[in-house]
Amino acid sequence: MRLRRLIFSVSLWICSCVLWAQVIEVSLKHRSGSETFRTQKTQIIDTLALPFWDDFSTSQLVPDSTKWLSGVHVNINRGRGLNPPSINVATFDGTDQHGIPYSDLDLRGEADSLVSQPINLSNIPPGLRNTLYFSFFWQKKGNGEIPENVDSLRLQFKDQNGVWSTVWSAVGGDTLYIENFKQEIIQVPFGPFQHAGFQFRFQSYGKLTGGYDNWHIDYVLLRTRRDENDLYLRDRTLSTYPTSIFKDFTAIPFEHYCGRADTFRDSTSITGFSLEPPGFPASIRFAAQIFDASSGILIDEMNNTDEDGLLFNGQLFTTLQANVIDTIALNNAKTDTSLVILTKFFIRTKDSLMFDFINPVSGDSVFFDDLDLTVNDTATALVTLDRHYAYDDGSAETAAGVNAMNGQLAYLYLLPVRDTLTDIQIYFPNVESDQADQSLRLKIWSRLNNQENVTHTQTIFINASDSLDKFTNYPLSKALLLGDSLFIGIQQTGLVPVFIGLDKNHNTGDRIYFNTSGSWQANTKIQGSLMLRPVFGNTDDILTPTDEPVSPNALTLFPNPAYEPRVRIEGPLDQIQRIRIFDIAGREIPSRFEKSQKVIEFSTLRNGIYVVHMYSPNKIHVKRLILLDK
Ligand SMILES: [Ca+2]
Ligand SMILES: [Ca+2]
Ligand SMILES: [Ca+2]
Repeated sequence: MRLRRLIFSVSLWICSCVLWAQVIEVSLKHRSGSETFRTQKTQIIDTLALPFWDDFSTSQLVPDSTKWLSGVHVNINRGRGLNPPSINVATFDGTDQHGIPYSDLDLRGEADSLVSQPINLSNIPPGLRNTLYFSFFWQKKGNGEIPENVDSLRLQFKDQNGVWSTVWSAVGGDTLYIENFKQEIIQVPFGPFQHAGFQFRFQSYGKLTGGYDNWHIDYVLLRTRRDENDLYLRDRTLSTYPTSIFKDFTAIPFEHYCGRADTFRDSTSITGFSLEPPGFPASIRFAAQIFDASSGILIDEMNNTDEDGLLFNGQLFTTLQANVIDTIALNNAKTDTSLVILTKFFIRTKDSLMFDFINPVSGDSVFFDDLDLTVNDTATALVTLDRHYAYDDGSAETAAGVNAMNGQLAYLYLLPVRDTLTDIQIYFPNVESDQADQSLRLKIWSRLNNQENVTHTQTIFINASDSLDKFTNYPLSKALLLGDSLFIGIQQTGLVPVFIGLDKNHNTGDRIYFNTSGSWQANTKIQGSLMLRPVFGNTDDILTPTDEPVSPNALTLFPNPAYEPRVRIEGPLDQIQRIRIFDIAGREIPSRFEKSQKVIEFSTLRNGIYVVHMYSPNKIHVKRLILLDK
């Protein structure tokens, strides 16, 4: 059956490339990996009591099993919804909790579901029985694939006889609520549904062969003392995650960043939302901070005032823009060769535990300990200083490829320094056509023009993707010394497109180029960042004109980082005839090599990155040396 589908798909691509050979975007097949089970909370559940509330802001990958039945199939994620009422949404598609499509046949039918734990509705006081309402926010498509008019999302309530009744549904086929969430509120009437084992479930119907026909659910609330107009809550939230503190990058090679914090730094921002009624303003304070993620040490506090100032208005989104990060603080945070920085925003609101007004006259209230409306007031993101560049946020929402014979895809990175490219990392997701074991050409260009002037090419194979968002590292058969600009990419062999993960949350589509007919064109169609990353500067780089293997007896410099321009070489020095030192701009620095003492001295007082070339008869051993202030 897979063969038949592939042939069908290929013929589709043949047709389409005649019409419009270009870069194309497809849905993912694989949504959540086996690791979902490790992160799933396990708890023995009694019947839940009212109120029921979940905005998914504290869940990862799978729903909280204290509230939802385990084995439910939706995926909790941070990137697939657009403008949710709070961070994270539950996404419905055509794959189960293992990421396996429900069917290999091209069928439509019952796809993902999200089923609540039983909730005890048998003891609602008579005076409140008509005030029990269920509300939620929903969206179709978002950063995913749009449902067709035969697809639907249904909300069902379970009655006392165990029968599920559909109480609400939405169908695909139009563009309503594909970018914004819509809130619904539905009465849970006394009688069939107010029993001790009440449950509700969302069920999607759509294509069963992959990550198609996306619906997103957020902010589910079931409680009494409501009516059909009770759409608001005293809750202020964060709706997105912080943008990168390094402009377009979520990762920069440590040594490209050193001394260039000004080149890369940017102010970070986040979007907040208020669930208060329209026009209802609330003054909030917020803090934006960055931390060394491994030590937890605060690097810089961009914002943290005690003064109220910024207004959140009910039912509106507000951007919180942090002050620019302090360069000195960033520089002081440098360790030796890598650093992971955590960006954290939190809003200081008057949010509290959820509560019920028991007596509107006296103002008496009862607070619910388990329902803390401040859980959605904090959001964090990581950026990495190590050996690679990344534009993507590490999670693919869709995938991109080229629909033409031998089509090529290239991705631009601008380099602030000359450096040695050693590896390429690519995330090949599972898509409807099985990509595993397919061969393709990995290509590197320093310039894209219409002559074939490839800097490097090698054949690679796609590994079967066994978990979500997992990159494969492809070492280059030869390290390449490159300057100013770099295009990395792929060329498929034949007609079948090769798809690379596409992060839809951060758009660097203007750096994607494609070649379907012998000439390069800039992408204008697809928005997102390819999950295609260059890796630089292995500590054992060897620049040779041939493909000689890296020497097992590698030479090292000690100490490195150094605090004075004098270091020792450790390792087999016999073959070393000469040593030269360059600064990062490529200028040679006067130096002296005392071979008998294994010591290099050089004349500079400037701290930064230096490149040490050690010449043996048929090789140049290249080492990076970091010089820091004492
Ligand atoms: Ca949420
Ligand atoms: Ca809140
Ligand atoms: Ca993403």
